[in-house]
Amino acid sequence: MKRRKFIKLSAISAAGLVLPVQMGCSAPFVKLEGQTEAEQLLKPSTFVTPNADFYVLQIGDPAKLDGNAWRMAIVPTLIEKRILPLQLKDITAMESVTVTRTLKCIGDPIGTEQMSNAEWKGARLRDLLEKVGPKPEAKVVVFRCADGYHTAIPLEDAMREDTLLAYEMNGVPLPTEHGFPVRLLNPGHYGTKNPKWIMSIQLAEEHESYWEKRGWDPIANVKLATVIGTPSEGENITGGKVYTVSGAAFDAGNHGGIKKVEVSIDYGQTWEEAEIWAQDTPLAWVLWKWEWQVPEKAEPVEIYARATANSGLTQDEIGIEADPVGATGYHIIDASIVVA
Ligand SMILES: Nc1nc2c(c(=O)[nH]1)N[C@H]1C(S)=C(S)[C@@H](COP(=O)(O)O)O[C@H]1N2
Ligand SMILES: [Mo]
Repeated sequence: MKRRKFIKLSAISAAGLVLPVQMGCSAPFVKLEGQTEAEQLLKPSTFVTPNADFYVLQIGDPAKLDGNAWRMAIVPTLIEKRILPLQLKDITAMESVTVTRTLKCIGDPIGTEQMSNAEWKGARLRDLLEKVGPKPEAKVVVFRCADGYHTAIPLEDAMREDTLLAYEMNGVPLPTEHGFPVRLLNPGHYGTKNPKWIMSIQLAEEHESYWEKRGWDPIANVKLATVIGTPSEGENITGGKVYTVSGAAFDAGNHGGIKKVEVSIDYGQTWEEAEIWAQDTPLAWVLWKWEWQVPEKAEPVEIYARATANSGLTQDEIGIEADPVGATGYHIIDASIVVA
């Protein structure tokens, strides 16, 4: 029943995605207003990830754009009505919505850090598409970005009321690394389908996107997943005391949201239900914790965590690697109980 080798191997195979800037795993915990001392010891320790700690990932360097000079073109193909390129103020003048959304990378091996949660403000993509009127032949919406990245999403996903052109993140204009001035937030889908630094939008019959050309899943639906934040890999846990195991779980709403999270410290023979201490809609992660009365016996220990979604789906121990559709399987932490 020991951890299966391939779960560790998946960390290597997912290197297909370039990781120029890693989220600071060692970033200091940020004390937020109203947060208790005990919550500061959890990981994630805050429901909303501060912008400075939000993971950053793209194919090259972040594009540095001038918000005044920036224009976003609506390419005049398969639309009924042409419109002039949009300025940032045209988008911020549209009806806005503010939502909490989690982003997760498709190349994220189980249990790594490429998942974060923020409060975003933006306009509905649908409102813009309705202005130009997609022709019946249009099947996908293509986004081309200032860094050369490009990706497409099905028109029906683009017309969802929660698909947003976001321009604010946690109350400030999008930071450069996160797509200033405008990025897409595409619910239910991995980061690949949330393009940053959008320069043009085009309706098309089909499109092969940047990562699809390199073998990654064109659909990119987020899979049910749980990550353990505490303890960390290799941590020494003091025997005879209470230790709080904590982490996050997410399904992006694809299975109805998270119903429960369970932890096992006996290789999955028995499971204890964790407490969900922070949540919003299924489009945001849930944060969970479980108080473990650690036995007073020095020995190695493996901590497993799994989630069950409202659809009834429970994560499997036997997972799949991240490449090409996003990883599944339990997150397992190897730690040691130490006795003074
Ligand atoms: N323009 C552009 N947008 C992009 C990418 C990129 O390389 N270029 N990478 C995507 C991927 S793979 C991920 S996981 C998310 C990460 O978003 P973040 O850096 O805001 O966390 O951006 C997506 N949007
Ligand atoms: Mo990603």
